[in-house]
Amino acid sequence: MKLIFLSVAIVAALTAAKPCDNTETDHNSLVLKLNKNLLQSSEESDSLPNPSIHIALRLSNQHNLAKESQHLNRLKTKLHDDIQTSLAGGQMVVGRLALYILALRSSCHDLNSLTLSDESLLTHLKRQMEKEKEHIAFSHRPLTNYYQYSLGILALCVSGVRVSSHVSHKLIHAVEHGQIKHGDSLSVDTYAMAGMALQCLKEAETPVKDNEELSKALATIKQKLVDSQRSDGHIGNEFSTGLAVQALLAMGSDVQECSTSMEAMRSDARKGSYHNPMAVSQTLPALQKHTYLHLKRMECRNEDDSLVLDSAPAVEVLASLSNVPVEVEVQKTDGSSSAYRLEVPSGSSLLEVLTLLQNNKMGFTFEKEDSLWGPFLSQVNGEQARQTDRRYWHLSSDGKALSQGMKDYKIEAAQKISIKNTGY
Ligand code: B12
Repeated sequence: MKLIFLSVAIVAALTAAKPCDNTETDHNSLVLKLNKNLLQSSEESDSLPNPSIHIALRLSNQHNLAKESQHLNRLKTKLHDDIQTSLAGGQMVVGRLALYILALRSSCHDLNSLTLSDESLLTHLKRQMEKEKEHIAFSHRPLTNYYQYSLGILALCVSGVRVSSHVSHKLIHAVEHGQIKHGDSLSVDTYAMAGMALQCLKEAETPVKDNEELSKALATIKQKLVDSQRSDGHIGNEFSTGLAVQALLAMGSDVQECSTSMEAMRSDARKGSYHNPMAVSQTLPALQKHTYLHLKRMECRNEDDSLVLDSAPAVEVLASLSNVPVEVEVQKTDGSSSAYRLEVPSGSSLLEVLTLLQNNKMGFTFEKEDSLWGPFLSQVNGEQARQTDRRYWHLSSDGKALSQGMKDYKIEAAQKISIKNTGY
C-alpha cells in the first residue's frame, strides 16, 4: 500500500504542472509545424514509405486526407511487397508488420481485405509472435528485440485479436527481470512500448496467466519511466521522451501540457532536434496527448481536412567556415584497433566523414543498411556486426555514446569518434 502511494506520488510529481512559460498559441504553432514537416516527409519517394509516419499523421488533430490516402496506397503496395519478400526469404518482420497493421488500423482499413501469400496479415503476425515466443523460451531473448515483440502484441490487441497468454507472459517476465535493454543500458523506448502493449491487454480484458502479475509489470514500467526522468524533463533522451509520455498517458497518468517532459519536447522541437521524421512520428502524438492506444477507437469520421503544405522554402546552402580535425578509431572483435585522422568541413555528418575516409583509400571501408531511422552502420573494415550474433557497431564521441545515427550526427568541433564492435 505504502509502495503504491509512493509510486502515485512520484508520477504526480513527474507530470505535475509547473508555471507554464509557453502560450497555447506557441504550443499549437509548434505542433502544426511538426505536423507539416511530417506530411512533407511522407511525400519523399526515394525510400520505402514509413508506417510510423502514417500512424502519427492519422493520430494528429489536423489532416490532409488526400495526401494521407496517397501515403496509405504506397504502404499497401511498396511496404506490403517489401514485407512479402522478407517473409518469403524466411526473415523476421514482426516490427515492420506490426507497424503496417497499426497504420492500416489508423486509417480504418479493413485488415481482412489484404493478404500475404493468401493468409491474412494478422495470421502472419500471430505466427511470427509464436516464433519469437519459442525463441525466448529457448534462449531468453526474442529473435528481434522486446521493442518489436511489444509492437507485435500492441498491433494484435489494437486489432481486436486475442493475444495468447503464453506470448504476453514472456513480455511480463522480461519486464520483471530487467531484460529490457538497449545495448547494455536500460531501454526507455522499449519500456514505453511494452507499457502500451500491456495496458491494451488490460483494457481489453484479455486473459493473461496471472492478472496480478500484469498489474505488477505495469507498475514496474511506470516506475522505470519515472526513474528515467532527467532534471531537464527528458525521460531517457530526446528520442525516447515522446514514447515515454505516450506510455504514461496510456497508463492513466495525467501528463499536463506544462509538465517538464512536455516542455522538454517543445524545447527540442524549437531547437530543430527532431529533423529525422521517425523522431517526429514518435513525438507528435505525445505533444497532442494522443497515444497508440487511441488507434483502437479510431473511427475516421468527420475529420478535419485543413492541413496544407507551405510552398517549399528556398534551401540555403551555407558555405562551411572552417575545417575541424577528426580522429576515427575502429575496434574490432579481436581487440585490434586502427585509427585514422582527417580534416572535415565543420557541420559534416558522420556518414560524410566515413565516406571521405573510404574514398581517400586509407584502408578504411564500411557498409550500411537502411532502416526506418536511416542508415545503420553494419560493416567496418570487412567485419560485420550482425543482429543474429547479437553484435553491433557502437558509436561514441570522446567516450560518450552517440544518441543519433551516422547520417544525423553532425561534427561541429574537433573530436575522436570510436566505432566499436560490441556484443549485447
Ligand atoms: C533495438 C534497438 C537497437 C538495437 C538493434 C538491433 C536489435 N536488437 O534489434 C541495437 C542495440 C543494435 C541498437 C543500436 C543503436 N541504436 Co538503437 N534502438 C533500438 C530500438 C529500441 C528499437 C528499434 C526497432 O526494432 N524498431 C522497430 C523496427 C520495425 O524498425 P526498424 O527501423 O526496421 O528497426 C531497425 C532500426 O531501428 C535499427 N536501429 C536500431 N537502432 C538504430 C539507430 C539508428 C541511428 C539507426 C539508423 C538504426 C537503428 O535496428 C532495428 C532492427 O533491425 C530503438 C527505439 C525507437 N524508439 O525506435 C532504438 C533507437 C532507434 N536507437 C538509437 C541509437 C542512438 C542507436 C545507436 C546509434 C547507439 C550507439 N551510440 O551506438 C546504435 C546504432 C549504431 C549503428 N551501428 O548505426 C536511437 C536513435 C535516435 C536517433 N535520433 O537516431 C533510438 C531511437 C533509441 C533512443 N531513444 O536513443 N539499437
